[in-house]
Amino acid sequence: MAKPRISSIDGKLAEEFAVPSHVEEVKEKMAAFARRHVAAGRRVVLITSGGTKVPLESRTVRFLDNFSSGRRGASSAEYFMDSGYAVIFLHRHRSLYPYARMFSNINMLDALKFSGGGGASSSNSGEVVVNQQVLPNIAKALKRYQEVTEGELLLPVEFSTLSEYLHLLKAAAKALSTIGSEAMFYLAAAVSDFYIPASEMPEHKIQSSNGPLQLSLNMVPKILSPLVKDWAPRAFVISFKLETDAAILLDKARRALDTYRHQVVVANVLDSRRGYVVVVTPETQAELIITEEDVKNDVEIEERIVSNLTSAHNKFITQ
Ligand code: 9Z3
Repeated sequence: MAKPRISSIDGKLAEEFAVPSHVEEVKEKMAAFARRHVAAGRRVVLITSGGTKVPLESRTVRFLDNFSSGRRGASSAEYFMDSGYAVIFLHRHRSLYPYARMFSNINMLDALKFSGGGGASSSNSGEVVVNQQVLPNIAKALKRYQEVTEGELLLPVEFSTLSEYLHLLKAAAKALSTIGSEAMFYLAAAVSDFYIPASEMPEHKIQSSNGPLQLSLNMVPKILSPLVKDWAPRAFVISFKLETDAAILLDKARRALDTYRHQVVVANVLDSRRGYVVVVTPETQAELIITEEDVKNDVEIEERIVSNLTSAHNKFITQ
C-alpha cells in the first residue's frame, strides 16, 4: 500500500534535486568499502554530519544554511573507529573532521615556527618546527589519524547542498543494503526541511532592484521513510531529533519512531546538546549526561552515545 508514496519520493528526488555527477562512482566506492570491511569482520557505520546549503538561485549567490558545526558527527566517527567500526563519513564540505576537529580554531601559522634561513625576503631554507603547546594532544591525534588512514577505516564523502546530501544518502543506503544488519546509519546531519525546487529556482542572481524578497519554500521529502522501508531495510538506523523547546522534544522523538519504524532516535536540545541527550527506542529511554567532572577529564557525550548504540546494534544483530 505504501509503494506509490515511496516511488514518488524517488521521482521527486530525480526531478527536483540536481543529481551530483559523481554519485554512481561514489556509490560503488561505498559498496566496495562495506564489502571489504564486513569480510574482515568489521561493522560499518554511515555517519551524516553538518548542515545543508539550500540555494536560492541556480547560479548560486545566496543560500539558506543552518547552525550545525559537524562536531557531533566528527567526534562520533572517532569513537566508532575506536569501537571497531569502519566509517563512511558523509559530511558537509569544511565542517568539522575527525581528529582535525580538535585544532579547528587554531591558526596553523601560530603553531609552527620557522628558524634559520638568514635574510628576510630571499631564503626559505631552514626548519619548520611544531609548537606542541599551541597544538595540545597533537601527537596522540596524529598517531590515531595515521592508524585509521593506513587501515583505511575512514571513507570521507563530501556534500554542500541539500540536493547532494539527498542523492548521496540514497546511494549510501543502497550501497550498504548489501551488508544487511551489519550496517548502521547514524544520521546526525542537520538537514533543511525546506527548499526551492529546481523548476522554480531563478537562474540568475535575484535582483534587489525588484524590491523586498518573498520566498516560498517547499517541504523536503522525508527520506528516512524510503531508507528504512526500501533502500536498506535490514540496517540499524538512528536518526537525531533537534528542538529548541525541551517541552516537545520527547514527544517528537516518539512520533518519529512511530512514523518511520526505525530503531533509535537521539533527542537533543540546541543549547544543551554537548551535555545532555536522550536515546529513545520503542521500548526504552536513556538519558546521557556529561558532568563538569567529565568535562575536566575531556569526556565527551559522543563517547557515551556511541557506547550505547554499539551495544544496541549488537543486540539488534543477534536478535
Ligand atoms: C542533531 O540533532 C545533531 O545532534 C546536531 C549536532 C546537529 C544538533 P553539531 O553539528 O550539532 O555538533 O553542531 N542532528 C539532527 C538535526 C535535525 O535536523 N533533525 C531533523 C529534525 O529534528 C531531522 S531528523 O526534525
